[in-house]
Amino acid sequence: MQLDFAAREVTIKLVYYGPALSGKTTNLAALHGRAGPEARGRLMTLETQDDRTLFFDLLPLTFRSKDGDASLRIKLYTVPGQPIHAATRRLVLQGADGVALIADSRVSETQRNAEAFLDLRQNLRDNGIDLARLPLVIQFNKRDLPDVRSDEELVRLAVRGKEPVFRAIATRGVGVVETFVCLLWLTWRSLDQSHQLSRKLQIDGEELVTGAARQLGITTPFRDLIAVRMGGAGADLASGGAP
Ligand SMILES: Nc1nc2c(ncn2[C@@H]2O[C@H](COP(=O)(O)OP(=O)(O)OP(=O)(O)O)[C@@H](O)[C@H]2O)c(=O)[nH]1
Ligand SMILES: [Mg+2]
Repeated sequence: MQLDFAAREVTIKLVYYGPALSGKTTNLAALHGRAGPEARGRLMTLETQDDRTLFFDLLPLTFRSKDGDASLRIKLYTVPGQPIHAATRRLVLQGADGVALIADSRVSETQRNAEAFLDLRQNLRDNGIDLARLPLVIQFNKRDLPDVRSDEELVRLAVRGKEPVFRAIATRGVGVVETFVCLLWLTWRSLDQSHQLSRKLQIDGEELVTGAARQLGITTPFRDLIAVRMGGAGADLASGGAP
């Protein structure tokens, strides 16, 4: 995170992690497609001929506060999922404020999802970050394909963990904004707790995240939006701490 008091500007780094071909780049492309012209920067991708991410993708997003005076800048990265890019993944993770793990819903990919999760944990550790303290959201993508893990199974998985779990079909933009907005909210809340961002910058975090969702074409209140998640993070995520 970078903080510029004079400009009332905070910059955070979010990373989309996960196994090869799970749909990380597709998530970024969908967000880029939905973001209004004043919010989105240029989507930078570097891929091989067969669309595999070679280094990383970067989508810069800027959301302004209601008074137009304060801004939240987001650097949204994807890592390359292929096993040979382990060192790049570690590099891209440096300084991450929050992570979305994009998993492939197909039963056949279960092992690769688990490996990606362990890889994430290890790379965070190497960067001096404790996974347990990092805002993390899980997305099960490719719900449109045959032979995917059932909703019931995902619910069981979600209630066991503390991370919010979302279902998605990134190619159709389904579940993409929900995943992103939830990660943004968790990350904001975590940074606010450790750095008192709202107080120092006089920004209302809820308002900022609501504004971000609006600039991604969502008019439902963001708490309703992220209420579609399966388990994880308890009721406080939806109610802002009030029971
Ligand atoms: N059917 C289906 N295909 C998807 C979905 N999301 C992504 N894909 C396809 O899966 C392939 C891989 O998607 P990418 O977004 O490039 O995957 P990635 O995670 O960035 O892959 P790496 O960069 O190699 O790590 C592409 O052909 C996408 O069109 C989805 O929800 N459903
Ligand atoms: Mg990619």
